[in-house]
Amino acid sequence: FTTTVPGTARIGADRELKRAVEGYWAGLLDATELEAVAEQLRRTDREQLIAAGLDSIPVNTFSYYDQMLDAAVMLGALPPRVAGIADPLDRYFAAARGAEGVTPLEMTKWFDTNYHYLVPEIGPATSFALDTSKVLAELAEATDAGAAARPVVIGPVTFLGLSKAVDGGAQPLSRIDELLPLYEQLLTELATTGAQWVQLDEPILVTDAHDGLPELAERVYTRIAGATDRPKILVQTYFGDAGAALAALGRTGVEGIGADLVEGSVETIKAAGLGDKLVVAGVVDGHNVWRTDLDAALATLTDLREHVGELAVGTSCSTLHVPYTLAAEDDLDPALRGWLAFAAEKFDEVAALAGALAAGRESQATAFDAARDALASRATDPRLHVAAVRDRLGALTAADRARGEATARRAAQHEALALPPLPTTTIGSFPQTGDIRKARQQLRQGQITAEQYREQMETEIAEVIALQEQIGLDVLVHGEPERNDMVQYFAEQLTGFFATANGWVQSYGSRCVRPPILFGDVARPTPMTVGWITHAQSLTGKIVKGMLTGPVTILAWSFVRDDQPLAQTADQVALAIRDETVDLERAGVGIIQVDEPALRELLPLRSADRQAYLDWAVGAFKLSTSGVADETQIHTHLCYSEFGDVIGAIADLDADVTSIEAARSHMEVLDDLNAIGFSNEVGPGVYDIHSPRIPGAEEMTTLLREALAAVPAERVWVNPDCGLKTRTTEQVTAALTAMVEAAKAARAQVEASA
Ligand code: THG
Ligand code: ZN
Repeated sequence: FTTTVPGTARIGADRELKRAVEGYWAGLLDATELEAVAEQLRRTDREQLIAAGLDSIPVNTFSYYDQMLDAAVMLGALPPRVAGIADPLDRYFAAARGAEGVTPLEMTKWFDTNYHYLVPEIGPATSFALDTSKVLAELAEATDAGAAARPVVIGPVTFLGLSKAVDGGAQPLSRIDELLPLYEQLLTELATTGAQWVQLDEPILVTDAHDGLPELAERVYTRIAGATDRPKILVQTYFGDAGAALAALGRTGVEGIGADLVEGSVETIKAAGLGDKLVVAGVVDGHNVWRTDLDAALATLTDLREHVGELAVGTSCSTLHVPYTLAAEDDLDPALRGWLAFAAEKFDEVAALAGALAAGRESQATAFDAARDALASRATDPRLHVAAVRDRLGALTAADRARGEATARRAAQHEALALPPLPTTTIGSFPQTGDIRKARQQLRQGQITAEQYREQMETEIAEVIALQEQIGLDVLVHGEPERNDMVQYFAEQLTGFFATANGWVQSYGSRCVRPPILFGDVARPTPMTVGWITHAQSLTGKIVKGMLTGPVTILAWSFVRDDQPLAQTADQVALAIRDETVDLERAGVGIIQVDEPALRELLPLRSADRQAYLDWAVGAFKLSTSGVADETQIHTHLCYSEFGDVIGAIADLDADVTSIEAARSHMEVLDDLNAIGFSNEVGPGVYDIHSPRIPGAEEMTTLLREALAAVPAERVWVNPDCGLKTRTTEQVTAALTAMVEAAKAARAQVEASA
């Protein structure tokens, strides 16, 4: 074949699958109705790829929840605790999101994307067994419809490499030989059902998450390729340069290798000895929204053609990570529209490149000329190079990223804030009620005025302030009712960003986000949060903290410009946030929190690249928080676990107070922080907000005692693990009341022993 993509999105251009799945969970749809929606989505997807001119169509990329969970089902690796659930679909959803008495699988980041997968658990009780029903059904469905279908499954190295050992079991990869007969059997069944090709996804090969991955891949694929009665095998890598693994795969009997040419290098492929392989060259970016430089991509392909057996054109990864189509964006600035390509437009780019490769650029002149004009327009647009922003960046010195000495700051803050020991607070958001969402929708549709909207949000704020006073919290928040999303809210007010109307991307399961597009130089024309915070402060005698999102998280949860180093973009965003902190301070706000929950997310997949990232990420955070006086207390908040890789950077942020997810891991992170000499204040989460379960005061007292064993009381804050926006007011009231009770008991003990 000559044109394909490694996979596509499945939530639906209008989020049809989200609604159907959530309807099924709520009992509004039965399994047959749900399956009908799924079948329609698969048909639309297939027909779109065929219409675009792609000649190999990925199937089994559909999923009701997650592709790693699908692979766990296929390999018989669901956890034993769901085995008692008789219905396969309900068992599947129980593994994904829990059920009565069943905790769900853990969820974690899919490489460096904003997608989250379910982590399969491999333990002594796991006994692998093949279940090909889903992949064979989706293959047959597409083949019957006349499509040149190519089934896609996660490969064994990636499956086990991303799984976690449980119940004292061995490292999952040590069990890879048990999986190989299952994959051989799978290939035979696929061949029998008519597959000409199969795609085995091995993105883990672009990482160094385990030692010896290239050697392991060579051994595994030599064995699998030795199977008789099988389709041709395409081993698909993505999210980076597969390095030595490409040459290793080249020595095996697989027929095809897919490589990321956006993040990876063409030289790696040329040097890999792939003269007898089909190489699927991922020259169209599947992970970002920019239009491809078709001339440059064609040059790369033409060069590469001389070094490989056959060449096919594709996207660098599945288009799961970008929105469906620009056609759904009515209000897009025309210039910007020309610079972009969402999934549908990327399919056309793939086809145009393959057409040009076969019959010359002239045969695709319309597409190539349009791409060239768009790129020229982008390169010269004044919004991409704003002198005032550039001058300000150019004038920065080390002093702009440094505050006063930490102990001096602490003394000044303790005097200014006069808080009790073990102060209690929350992370920032309070429940986003139906009323709040409705008001936002009414504002968008012009049914209420901006003034009416503001009044309603102020009422919400007043209620949240009253609730916190009643509960007895020490440092209050305004609750963030005005924010749809902690990144989108800021993006809508900064120059250089564009917010899409319908650019939904799956984040996990049925949940989606609409990442803003950071296309130009960033600046903050007017204050973004000062009005809300000062209003909240006017309602109470307690301290209300200001709430901002940090530069790294704003970058991580946006589509970012690809025409300059990320570090430079991060500094622009940092200056905008810094302006806000300075205005908040001027308005009398004594505590300002700058959240960086995504600090870990942008960490490069190869360890050699990590320090450089951490340096600029920390530098950007410090730039955003160093414009205020010593008396002003800077908080930050981190979550989404796995702090080990970034623990040193957490200390380097030099926030006065760091609130951090800790309840589920029993305060382990405090030992990690101690080990690196962290000496600022810390608020380890004393309860997990991700579950609807309401913990009692005793449970939190136990966690607090563990925290106080690790960190002296004068440096400890008491707070939940994360923001409260996904919980109900009843849950929040009960849990925070218990938290304040636990804090008071601990405080009495601390004061008695002082
Ligand atoms: N914002 C953004 N990205 C994120 C998070 C976020 N990435 C990581 C993490 N948080 C992902 N978590 C979620 C949690 C909830 C939802 C999405 C991602 C969610 N989305 C609504 C839905 O799908 O129904 C849509 C929200 C909306 O209407 O805007 O609930 O917090 N950027
Ligand atoms: Zn959080």
